[in-house]
Amino acid sequence: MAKKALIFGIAGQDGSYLSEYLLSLGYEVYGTIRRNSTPENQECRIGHLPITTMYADLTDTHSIQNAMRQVMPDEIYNLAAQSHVRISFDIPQYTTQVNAHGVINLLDSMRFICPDAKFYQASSSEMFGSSVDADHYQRETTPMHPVSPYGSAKLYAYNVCRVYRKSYGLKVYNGILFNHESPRRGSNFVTNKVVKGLVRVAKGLDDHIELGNLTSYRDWGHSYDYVRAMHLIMQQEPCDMVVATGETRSVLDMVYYVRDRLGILGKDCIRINDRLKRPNELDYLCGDATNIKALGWKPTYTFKSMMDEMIKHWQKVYE
Ligand code: NAP
Ligand code: F7E
Repeated sequence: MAKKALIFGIAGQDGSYLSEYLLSLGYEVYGTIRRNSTPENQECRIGHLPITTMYADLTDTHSIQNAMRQVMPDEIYNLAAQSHVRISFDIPQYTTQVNAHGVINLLDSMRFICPDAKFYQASSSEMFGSSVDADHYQRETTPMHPVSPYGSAKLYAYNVCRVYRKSYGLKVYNGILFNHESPRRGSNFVTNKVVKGLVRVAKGLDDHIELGNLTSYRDWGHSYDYVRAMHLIMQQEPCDMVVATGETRSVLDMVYYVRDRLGILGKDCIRINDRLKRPNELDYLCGDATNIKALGWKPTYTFKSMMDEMIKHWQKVYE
């Protein structure tokens, strides 16, 4: 019999790639959407897929329980979150309600409705915050000192997942994923903002883009590769595992790569807007993915092939 997966946050970037991947493995795929999901994104990301969607919100326990009862899943993936770090400084309480308390709502619902299911929590490298090991990597054992409301809420959820695993024997997994992007990335995250914005500049539709802090470093992978890692993690014994490429670059280097690919060298197309800077910045991320690589996972995209795919996508949109 086909396995059943229930994805909270199915209409997001990762939800769409994970749905496609699980369908390709023969799963029945179910997922939750929200009344106020932007129709544009819902359709472009998951509208083409043979999946079943239902309305639920992590702040509404009854809706979570209805979804679980309706599906009785083998695997639950919690990808739902207020996922924007800078915005978490503007709406810290809401971010905490969804990203932290929402996970308790999920775990407690699962405990009583489908305690034998496996549960994946979308944990984040943002939990490391200002902390890095002496060899300049973050790994499963690196202490976590978040620097944003988003990172703090994700760390709460990460810890509560471990508590429920130990206390109640639930099969709970934390994937600690570093930044991952794609053409389906929300266009207020920096990679897609830069690609979309500079493609518009190259086409003569705008003359510049505005950015915040360009000096931070990020370890950027592709969402397609990272959802394959999520599924692989769920086939192990309950654990916490880092997923990363092990390569890091500055935001400025990423901007230069896109600008050079588009051949708009020399134009004054990047302006700094201090309003786009964060009250507190996470300066450096670079993940050590030794453990997931030992399970056979490896990325199919490089930084360049990923950025090139995003560039192609936006060029097509504006052709
Ligand atoms: P995304 O595109 O922003 O997707 C998040 C999804 O969560 C959206 O479908 C959103 O629904 C849904 N959502 C938001 N608030 C909700 C609520 N209160 N109740 C139910 N659903 C809600 O994010 P993503 O890039 O796919 O990331 C997936 C998960 O991984 C998130 O938890 C994120 O925090 C985490 N993560 C992401 C990265 C990364 O680099 N992408 C790295 C580490 C961890 P709407 O469509 O209605 O807004
Ligand atoms: O910022 C800088 C910004 O918003 C990356 C989420 O998926 O990954 C993501 O969080 C860097 C930061 O991603 C702009 O200050 C400069 O240093 O693309 P981002 P993020 O904050 O790293 C983690 C792992 C997650 O878990 C999150 O869900 O780029 N930056 N100028 C800018 N960033 C944005 N968004 N917009 C700018 O104009």
